[in-house]
Amino acid sequence: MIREILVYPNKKLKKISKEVEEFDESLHSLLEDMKETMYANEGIGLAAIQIGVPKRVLIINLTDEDGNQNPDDLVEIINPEIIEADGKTIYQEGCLSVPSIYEEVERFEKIKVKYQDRFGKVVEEKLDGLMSIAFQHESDHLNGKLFIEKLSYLKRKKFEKEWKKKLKERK
Ligand code: Y12
Ligand code: CO
Repeated sequence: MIREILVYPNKKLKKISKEVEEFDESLHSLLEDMKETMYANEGIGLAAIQIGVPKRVLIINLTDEDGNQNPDDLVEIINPEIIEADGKTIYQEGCLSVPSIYEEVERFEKIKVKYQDRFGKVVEEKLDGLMSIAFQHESDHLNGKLFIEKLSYLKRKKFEKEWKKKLKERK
């Protein structure tokens, strides 16, 4: 089922999501809804809280070099942790909860992560490039943080002004 995506400044987006303890049918059904919702909105990453579910669940499906998104490449990530981080990188990020805003954000370049799959199996791997950025962006959602909170004071002010204008135009 396609669910509604919460949009900034919805307060639920600030919630700290809870660890998943049961890897059951209801988790699998949540993952299916998240996939449908992400594809329907042309996203490459989505955290459960973006559809109002405060669980530590996220999905990432990057596009290939030709810009095609292959569902076989989708990664389901439960209870993510960053256990090592190295270097810095800057990328122009976007978010389905802050549509049509793209801003440069600094992240760790390389990370070592630990998470669980839909069956509770523990996975440990090293990530770099866009996958590393997406993992950090989506993990932040689980701690109630949006990428716009990483902007400098002045850039954040500019964003708030732009956003107010956009909200007015939409009404
Ligand atoms: C690098 C940086 C950030 C991420 C997080 C995942 N971000 C997204 O999936 C963003 C999707 C997005 C899609 C949009 O297109 C449509 O909604 C049709 C979009 O454009 C508008 O809203 C107009 C904005 C963001 C992963 C990797
Ligand atoms: Co986001």
